[in-house]
Amino acid sequence: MSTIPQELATEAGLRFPEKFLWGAATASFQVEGSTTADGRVPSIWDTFCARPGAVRNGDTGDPAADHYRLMAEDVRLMADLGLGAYRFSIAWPRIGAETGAPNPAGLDFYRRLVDTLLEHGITPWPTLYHWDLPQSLEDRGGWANRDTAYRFAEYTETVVGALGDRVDTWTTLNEPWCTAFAGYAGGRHAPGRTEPDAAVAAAHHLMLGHGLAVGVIRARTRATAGITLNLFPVHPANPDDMVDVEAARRVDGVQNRIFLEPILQARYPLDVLDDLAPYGIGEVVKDGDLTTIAAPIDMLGVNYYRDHHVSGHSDESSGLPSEWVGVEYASFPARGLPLTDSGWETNPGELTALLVDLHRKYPQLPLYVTENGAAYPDNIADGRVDDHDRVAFLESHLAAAHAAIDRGVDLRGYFYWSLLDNFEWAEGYAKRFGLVHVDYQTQRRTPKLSARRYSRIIQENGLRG
Ligand code: NCW
Repeated sequence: MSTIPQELATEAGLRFPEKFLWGAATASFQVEGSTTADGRVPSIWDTFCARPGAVRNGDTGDPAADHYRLMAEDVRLMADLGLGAYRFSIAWPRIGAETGAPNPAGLDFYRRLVDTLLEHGITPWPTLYHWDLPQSLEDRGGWANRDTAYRFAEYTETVVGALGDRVDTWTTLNEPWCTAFAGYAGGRHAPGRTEPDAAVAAAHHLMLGHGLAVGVIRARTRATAGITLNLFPVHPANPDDMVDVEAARRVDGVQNRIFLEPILQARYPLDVLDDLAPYGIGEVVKDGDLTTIAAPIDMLGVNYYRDHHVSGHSDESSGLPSEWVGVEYASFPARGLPLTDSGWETNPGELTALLVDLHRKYPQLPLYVTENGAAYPDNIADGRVDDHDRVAFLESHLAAAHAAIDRGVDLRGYFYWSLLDNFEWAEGYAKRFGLVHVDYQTQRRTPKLSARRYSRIIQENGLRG
C-alpha cells in the first residue's frame, strides 16, 4: 500500500525537479572500521568507546561496516542503486592531528574513494568533520579550546589541497549541536564531558572553525561550500501557556538559532546570549569572530529526524537531559506519534514546515536534506530484509520534501541516512539505519526492501501515485 499522504498523491505521482540530487550518507567513524590502519591516530570516539558503560554492549569503531577495506565494493553497490551522490565524512585522525605533516596514506584513501565515485558517475559530497576529533586535540581542551578552530582550518587546508581538484561541494561540519552539547554538556557522546561552560565554548569554536574553513575553501577552490545542521521545528505543547512558550523559545535558541543566525545573519540571537551568559558565552566571542563565521555559504544541509514538542512544566515528563544548557526547564511530552527504534517520534509533515520556514527566512539559500532516515529492528530472513516501516518512512518524508518544493522551496537534493547499517554512536551496533543490511560477522551486504524502493524512486525521479 502506498504511504504517500492522500492529499499529496496525484495520478501522476510526485515528480522532483530535473537534476534533483538523490543520495545516501554515511560518516567515517560509523562505517570505516580499520581504526589503527595506515597511520590513523586515535580519535575521541576510540577513547569514549573504551570507557566502560559509555557505548551500548561495549561496541567500538571496529569492525563497523569495514568500509575502509570494502570501499570499492560499496561504491559498486551505490552505482547499482543508482545513487547520484554519496555523502561521506573524512576522518581527521587519518589525516593526522599535527601541523605540517599530513598522513599520505590517509589522504590516499579519500582520493581513491573520490576517484572511484567519479568513475561510477556518483558525485562525492564530503563532510570535513563528523565528530571524530583526534584525541591529541581533545587532550589540549578539544572544541572548548579556541585553538581547535585554527587546527581545523589547517586540516581543511590539507584536505582541500589534496582533493580540491575533484570535489565540487564541501561541507564543513555535521550537526555541531551534537558535538557541542551532547559531547561537552550531556556527556552522551565523545568526549563525554559534562561541563556546560565547555559546551558553550565548543559551540562558538565550532562556528569559528566553520567560518575559517569556508575561508580556506574560497581561497583554494571554486567549489560550493556549506554546513549541515540538525534542525528541529520547536513547538510549545500548549501555545496558550506562557510557561510552555518560554521553554520552547529556549530550546529553539540552543538547538537551532544559535547556529543559524551567526552563520546567516552574523549575530547571535540576543535572547540566546542572555540565556547563555551564565555559561560564559560573552567571554568566548571575540571581536571579528562573527564576520568570520558569517562567510557566505552556497548551500545549507538540513538533517531532519523529528520535531520537538516542548512543555515547561515539570509534571509532564521525566525532565531535562543535561545537554540543554541555558534551558531552565523543559520536557518533551509524548504525543502518541509512531516511534522509530531509536524512540524518536516520526512527524514527516514537520519536514515541510521546516523547509518552508528556512526558505522564508533565507530565500536565496539553496537547501539540501543531507540526512533523513530511521532505525527499525530489521530482521533478515531467507536473505531478505522486508523493512516496510522504513519504506513508509522514506515515502512519507519524500512526499513532505516534495510538498516544500511545491511551496517554492529551493530544495536541490535528498540524502537518506544511511547507506549501510553502521555504528550508531552511543547505541553501538544495536540500531540499524541502513538501506543496506550489514552482517557484522561476515560483512555481507544485503540491500533491504527500502533500498529497492529508493532505487526505483531515483530511477523515476519521484514517487508514482
Ligand atoms: S545520533 C544522531 N544522528 C544519527 C547518526 O547516525 C548520525 O551520524 C547523525 O548525523 C542519525 O543522524 C544523526 N543525531 C543526534 C541525536 C541526538 C543524540 C544525542 C542525545 C541527546 C538528546
